[in-house]
Amino acid sequence: MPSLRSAFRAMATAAALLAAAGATHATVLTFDTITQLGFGLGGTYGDRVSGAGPGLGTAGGPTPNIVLDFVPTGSTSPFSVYSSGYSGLLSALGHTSFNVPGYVQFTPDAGWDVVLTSFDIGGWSVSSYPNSRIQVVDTAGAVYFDSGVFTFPGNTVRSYLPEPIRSSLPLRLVVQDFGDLGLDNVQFSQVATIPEPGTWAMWLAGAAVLGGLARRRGAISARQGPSRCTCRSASSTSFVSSVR
Ligand SMILES: [Ca+2]
Repeated sequence: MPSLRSAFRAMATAAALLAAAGATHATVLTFDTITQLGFGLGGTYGDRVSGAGPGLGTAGGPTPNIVLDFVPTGSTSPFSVYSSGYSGLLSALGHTSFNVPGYVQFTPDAGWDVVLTSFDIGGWSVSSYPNSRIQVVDTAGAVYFDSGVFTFPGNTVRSYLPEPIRSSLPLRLVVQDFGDLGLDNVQFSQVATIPEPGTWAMWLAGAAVLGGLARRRGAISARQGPSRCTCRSASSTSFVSSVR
């Protein structure tokens, strides 16, 4: 039977693992020094970020279990980064053509969730764009955020999202009109996937076993009582007496 101490140690380890599962990290895409992305350009920008680097901030820690893809779906040309022009954003991801649908995909490794926290969108120059739409979806088709079709006001930068979006499946930040709009300051993080209900059941079962161990030990102590050492002493004395 496991000792009470080892059982407690196992419980403490389980609690520490569960606490670690809630720890977060954060990476910010600033696109500084990046020129083009998509169709193989830009290499591994944003992939498995282990520390701050060109175009990347990691104020909240790295994201080594997230891989990014930059996909212009409405053009055969890649995304381009513009140092200015998107209403005050510096180095924002846009396109050489207007009205180009596309997305940035965030794919977490197995055992991890991606959390998309925030991003900025700016309009090109002072024009307003009546066909704008910004969405966050997963690859199974679930829609987590949808601005609906709206007119993006001229000379404006807007910050999204109203609340962080977390997913085990790859998330896509979709903009229907890259070129008209530029994307910047994309902040995302990774969090260990929440343990399945079966894991919690095992943890609770462990707690129940501990409780049983504690009760059993208490009952044994009560039966033996405080005179245990006295008994041994008495029997030892009687043995010596009989030999004599
Ligand atoms: Ca930037």
